[in-house]
Amino acid sequence: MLPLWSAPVFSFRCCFELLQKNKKVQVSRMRRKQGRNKGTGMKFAALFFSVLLTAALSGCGRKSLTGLESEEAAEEEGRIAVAFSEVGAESDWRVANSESMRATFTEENGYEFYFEDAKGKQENQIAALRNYILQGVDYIVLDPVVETGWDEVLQEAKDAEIPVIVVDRMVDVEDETLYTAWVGSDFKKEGDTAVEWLEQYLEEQGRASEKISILHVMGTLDASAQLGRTAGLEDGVAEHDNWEIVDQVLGEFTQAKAYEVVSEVLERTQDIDVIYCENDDSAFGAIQALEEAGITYGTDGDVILISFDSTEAGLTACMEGKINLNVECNPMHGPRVEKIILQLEAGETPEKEYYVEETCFTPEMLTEELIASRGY
Ligand code: GYE
Repeated sequence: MLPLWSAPVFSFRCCFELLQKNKKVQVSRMRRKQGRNKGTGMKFAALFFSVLLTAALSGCGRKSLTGLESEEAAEEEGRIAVAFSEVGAESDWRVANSESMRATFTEENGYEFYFEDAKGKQENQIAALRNYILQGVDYIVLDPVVETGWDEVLQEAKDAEIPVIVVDRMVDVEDETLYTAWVGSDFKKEGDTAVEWLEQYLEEQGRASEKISILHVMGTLDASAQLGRTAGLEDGVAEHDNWEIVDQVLGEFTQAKAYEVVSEVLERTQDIDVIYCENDDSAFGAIQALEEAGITYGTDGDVILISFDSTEAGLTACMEGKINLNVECNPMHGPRVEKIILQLEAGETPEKEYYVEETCFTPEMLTEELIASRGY
């Protein structure tokens, strides 16, 4: 029997060996990818190493190998393994985003799709990525909850030669080669759009030189969508002497949190002309708080409401005049990510950054048909 002190040494060795073996699996996978359908020899090699890997994992006390086994099956059938780390399920936008990915990366379309909901926590995303690296998937797709803190795990993916496609929010890394491509929205531009609209709207209302008090409901701090939309507003306020941000509160992109923080503000002050909500769900939270406080809002009310995302519910509220402006942010990223993967599969180099074209909506532009045609 091994002495007790040897346990950590043993498990370290075991994991080290596992990593070495896993590397071999990946190498054999890659060779096979380069020469798909080039005979069965490589398949046997991959299978052989996968058996070794399975044994090593059992030795390390791993509970489930379902992912690995199904991935082997996928490989046998020539499917591409795509592993997605999603931020969470905090908003309607997010749900539509996850759905778009699921609907794209189906078995019928030739994919083996792995999905992890990080529940808004970066550490969960890092753990998911490490797991995907161990599994030796073909592509990792990351929607990062925040921008910073990714260098180490992305380096690990790069060392394992697994391309990482970043989607929606961005990563802020020292070395840009740590990810292959990014696709998403121009969040600063979205903020600028809102500011331009507000400027014009106040002008039309004859309020261009009036003092304007703005309550700013921010999304998740350090998320690209928060950083860009906040920068747009702050730049706009800096350019208008008569605009003032009376409070900046954290709505976390959720209705519940926004309701809580806006309610607190309204207890302190009701001298608010504009509420700038960084997504539709937080606009709904603000609406709930305003209604409870008996304050009118929207096209016929006292408070101008600005929102982002343009989800079905958000646009419906806009069409009804509850939200004055809704800036579009398109969550249907599945086909865009697939395009990048297909380019890589074809040996092409995708664009490093791809910005989605977007617009904005005011009540008079909207009809039920238009909203229904958008699909989210
Ligand atoms: O605006 C919000 C979601 O990153 C663009 O995240 C996304 C944002 C979106 O929770 O609703």
